[in-house]
Amino acid sequence: MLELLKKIINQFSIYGDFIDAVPFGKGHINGTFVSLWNQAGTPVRYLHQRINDTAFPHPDEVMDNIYRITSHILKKLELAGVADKSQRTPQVVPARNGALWVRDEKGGWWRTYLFIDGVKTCELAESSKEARMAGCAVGKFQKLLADLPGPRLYDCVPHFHDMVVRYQQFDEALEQDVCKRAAGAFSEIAFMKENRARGEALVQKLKDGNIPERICHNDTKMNNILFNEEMTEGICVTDLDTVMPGTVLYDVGDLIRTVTARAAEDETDLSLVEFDPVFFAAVVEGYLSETDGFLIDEESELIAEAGRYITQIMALRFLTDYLKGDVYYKIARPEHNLDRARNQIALIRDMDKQWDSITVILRELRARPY
Ligand code: GN1
Ligand code: MG
Repeated sequence: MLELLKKIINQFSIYGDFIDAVPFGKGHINGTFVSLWNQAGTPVRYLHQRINDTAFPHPDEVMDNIYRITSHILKKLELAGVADKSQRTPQVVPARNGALWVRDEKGGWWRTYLFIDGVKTCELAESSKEARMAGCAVGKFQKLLADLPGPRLYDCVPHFHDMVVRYQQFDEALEQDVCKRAAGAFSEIAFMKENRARGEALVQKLKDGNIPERICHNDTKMNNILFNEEMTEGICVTDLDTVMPGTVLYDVGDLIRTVTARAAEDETDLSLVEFDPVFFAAVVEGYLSETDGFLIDEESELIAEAGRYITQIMALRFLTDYLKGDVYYKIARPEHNLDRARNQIALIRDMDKQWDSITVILRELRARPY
């Protein structure tokens, strides 16, 4: 593996002496490695990823999107005189031939980024201060991209957060039941069916055009945010494959899903899976403090609903993948996807239980000046 990796890495515009490369990170989709180089006596690291071309059928379009948005962010940070701008966005390192990717012998697609040092990721928010920082980081990211010039970004995964389409995929997986797993997931399947109308209603509002299309990240879970080591600030948002046109509600929804949860997404002790209203208030307050200038009422009034929506779509996707035989998400154990679906369902149930107070908190936060 190392030999293959070295061969690929050597095709990127990196100078110095290669020392080593090791696997990195916890993503469910791409394979990630970090390499270490000796650049004239200075140790320097780079991040390399094999793009999952099942999840992203057009990696060239993904890279085109990423290059455009990161260049735009860099330019804005430079204009604003931000001294540490190279830490505040991923930056693509092109191949020696100028392309944004390298193809391997098997047709796989690889990319390289500068390795961002002095940052850390968190699986869960530990305090409302951290929750607020996460909200600010995503709000800032959206604000930086609100004026991206040029043509519309590629829809690199069409219908990514479209509940109607996700239910169609679920129906198909259930009907085929290729692994004969449906019987063992009876109550989860029942839950998804019972809640279909609710999930589809929100996406219909979006399709009706009441909500503006904006550039959003679409995968703003807590561990895709990079914080400084002192944990006083969210430095940037990473994992940019899914940045494409959509609604800001998807991003704030995924933030709520992952920041308010007091347990990991695959925790099997469901008594630990709880929605934290204090973290909810903090993450939304942080988010609104950055986005208040451009967000419209039709968007902000759906923020809480978006949290429930994205949690539902994750439960549905995990369950669908379980029924299909774990063809999409990386798993570490046979029932991993079922565990994830159960966990997300538990979180939705807790949100439902606390819905009245969630509504009050959101109303109060929207009425505040920022
Ligand atoms: C995947 O790539 P990663 O692990 O950040 C998935 C997201 C899900 C997430 C659930 C392209 O994100 O949609 O929210 O897992 N990304 C893709 O943890 O499907
Ligand atoms: Mg991702």
